[in-house]
Amino acid sequence: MRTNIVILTGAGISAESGLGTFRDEGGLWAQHAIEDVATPEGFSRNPTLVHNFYNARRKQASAAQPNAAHLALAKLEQELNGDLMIVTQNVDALHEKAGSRNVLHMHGALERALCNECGHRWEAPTEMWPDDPCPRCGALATRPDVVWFGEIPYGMKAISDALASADVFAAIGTSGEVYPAANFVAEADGLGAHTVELNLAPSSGAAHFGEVVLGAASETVPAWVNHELTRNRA
Ligand code: BV8
Repeated sequence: MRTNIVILTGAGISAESGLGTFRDEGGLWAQHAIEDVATPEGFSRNPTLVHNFYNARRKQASAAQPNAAHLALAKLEQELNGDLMIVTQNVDALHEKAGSRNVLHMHGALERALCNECGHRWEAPTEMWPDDPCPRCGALATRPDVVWFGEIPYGMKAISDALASADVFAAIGTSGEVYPAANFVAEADGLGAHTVELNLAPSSGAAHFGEVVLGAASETVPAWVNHELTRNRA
C-alpha cells in the first residue's frame, strides 16, 4: 500500500551524535542569549559574537557522524513505496551524511554562507568573519545561511504541499516550542494524516499527536521505521 510520509526533525535526533540541543539541561540556549546569537538584530549589534557561535557549531557538526536514527530514515527513503520528505529544523548535515536525499532545511544550513547585501549564497568556509567579502558583490556582509528568529523559514510552500498529500506525519526529537514548525502537526492532523511523535520526553505539542513514542531516537526510530515498512509492504 503506497504511503506518503513527512518527517519533521529537531535537535534531539542529533543529540546522540554529540551535537547539543537548544533547550535541554546545559543546552545551547543555556549558554548563549537567543537575542544575541540567533536574531538579525543581534548580528548587526555584534557580528563577531555570532560568527564565533556558528564557527564553533560548524566545526563540531562537520566532525559529527550520523547515528542509528539518521541511518534508519535513509533506509526508509530507499525502501518505502511512497514519497518521503524530511523537513529538518537542524542546521547540521547528518541526514545527508546518512544517505537521505529529500531533505529540506527549513532553518538553513551551517555549511552555507549568505551575503546580507546581494543575497548570494556559497559554500561556507570552516571559519567565517565579518570582514569576509561576498564573492559576487564584494560587500562585507557575510552571514551564516541560517534562519534566525523573526525571519521567514525556507521552503514553506514545498512543506505545505507535502503535508497536503501526507498519510503519515512524524516529529522526531523536537520540543515543539518554535513556530511555524510546531504547527505542522495540527496542519497534518487537520488534513487526515496519522500523526506520531518520537521524543525522549513528551513535547509541548504532544497532545496534538495521535501516537507518542518515548525514548532515545537511536532506539525508537529504527523500530518505528521497520514497523512502517512492514505496514507499507502489506
Ligand atoms: C517566523 C536556526 C514568520 C538557527 C532556529 C509567540 C508565539 C508564537 C510564535 C512566536 C511568538 N513570538 C515569536 C514567534 C515566532 C518565533 C517562535 O516560534 N518563537 C518561539 C521561541 C516562541 N518563530 C520565528 O521567529 C520563526 N519565523 O515565525 O516567521 C512566519 C511564520 C509562518 C510562516 C512564514 C513566516 C523562525 C524560527 C527559526 C529560528 N531559528 N534555528 C540555529 O540553529 O542556530 S530555531 C531552533 O530552535 C532550532 O532550529 C529549532 O527549530 C528550534 C527548536 O529546537 P528543537 O530542535 O526542538 O530543539 P530543543 O532543544 O528545543 O528540543 C529538543 C527535543 O529533543 C526535546 O524535546 C528533547 O526531549 C528531545 N531529545 C533530546 N535528546 C533526545 C531527544 N529526543 C530523542 N532522542 C534523544 N536522544
